[in-house]
Amino acid sequence: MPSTPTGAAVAVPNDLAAYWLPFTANRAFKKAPRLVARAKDMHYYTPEGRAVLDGAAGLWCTNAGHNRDPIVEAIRAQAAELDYAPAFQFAHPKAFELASRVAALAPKGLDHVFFANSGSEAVDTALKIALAYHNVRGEGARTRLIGRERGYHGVGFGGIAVGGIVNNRKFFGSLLAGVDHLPTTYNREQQAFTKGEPEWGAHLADELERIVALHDASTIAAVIVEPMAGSTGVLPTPKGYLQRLRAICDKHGILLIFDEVITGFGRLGHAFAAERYGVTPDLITFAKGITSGSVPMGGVIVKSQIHDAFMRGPEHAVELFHGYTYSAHPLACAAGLAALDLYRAEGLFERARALEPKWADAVMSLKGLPNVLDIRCVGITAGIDLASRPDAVGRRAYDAMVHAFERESLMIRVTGDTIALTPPLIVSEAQIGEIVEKVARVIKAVA
Ligand code: PXG
Repeated sequence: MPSTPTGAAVAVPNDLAAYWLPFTANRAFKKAPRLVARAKDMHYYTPEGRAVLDGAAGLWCTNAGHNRDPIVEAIRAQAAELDYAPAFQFAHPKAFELASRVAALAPKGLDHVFFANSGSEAVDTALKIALAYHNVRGEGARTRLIGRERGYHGVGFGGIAVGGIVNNRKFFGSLLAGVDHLPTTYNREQQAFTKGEPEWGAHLADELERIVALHDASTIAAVIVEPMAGSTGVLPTPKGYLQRLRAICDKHGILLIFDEVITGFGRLGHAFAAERYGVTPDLITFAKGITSGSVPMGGVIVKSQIHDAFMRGPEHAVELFHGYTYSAHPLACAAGLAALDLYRAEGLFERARALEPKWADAVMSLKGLPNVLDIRCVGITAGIDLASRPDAVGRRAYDAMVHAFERESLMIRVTGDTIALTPPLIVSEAQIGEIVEKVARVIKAVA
């Protein structure tokens, strides 16, 4: 860092030092930064103006594509009209409108929406609602939360406690007490190169019975799972698994939470994966696609019977001691309404459903390339496992991401040695071909 004549350090504009990037190899990044400066539809543009095809919908969020005019206009208009309204004890009209629209998209019976600002906040909100629900009903002993190995539920303390990704947990102390985990549903021997939901693995839901037998149902508040585990590298749940989990939860009075932060808003060809699987959870968490990634927002959709359990006691008294300064922020609500309008006007959820078989065929064509150990896909997502370089777990996929961006002008997401593909739902068939061709060259380049 340069210094003034008096010796005091000054930050220069565009100095890379101050910004500590999240979930990033900071030192490597700052030696060779990957910057994007603008975006439109299916592309990012670097500061130099190079177009980069977005194979990841940002971070699984820009489902309607980038900088879509109606969303941009809605944000602009909202900023000019109402910048902020207090979230506690006051509200603004668009908060009600968006809650109603989201509830209308959710399975029957999930009629109330609590807003947060991210997936992590949505998850912690859902876990707290589950605990408090049992508490207000006089079942305060139900405090245990059950997650799943390889699950990702954001980075709050609740989310990492129920999450099952080792590196996200092991540095951060004792987390929440009283958490247990279902086994992952992934088994390469049984499932490799399956399109969609694997046939094998529904029986793994029965592990919940084992956990119930160990702790007793009277101590368990909720089970939280992703209908498709995204962050860990796209693990679709086996056929029948979620139905079985639902039945066991019902039997024991345990709430079932679907974390739909990735699977919501069209990613699996429906408004929510709950619809795809015909399974109604008690709570759904959402974020990302609600605003097509344009303004931070998350939330929880809640069954009426859970919501109603809180609506008692003196009417002037707060019913749930939880919320955020920016719950239902006006800009997020405006962006959310515009995004939902766009999804409907362009039929993007149905479009994703219709494209799924072509997408699956295209990504499966990568089978047989060097180091490709497995490919999984469901909806408009794909996970491609690459063999790790000896003694350097994560290096091959990291090299693939860098090569894709620098040499193929393609943005992909990687986790461990897995490539994840999740383009915006406006992706054309030609662009699917382009993504797959580029990924094929990348895989060969890092062989
Ligand atoms: N739940 C699920 C299922 C998620 O996928 C979160 C919660 C947390 O959301 P926030 O908004 O707090 O980040 C997520 C987020 C990736 C990747 O490439 C995945 C997420 C975020 C960033 C990258 O795997 N998922």
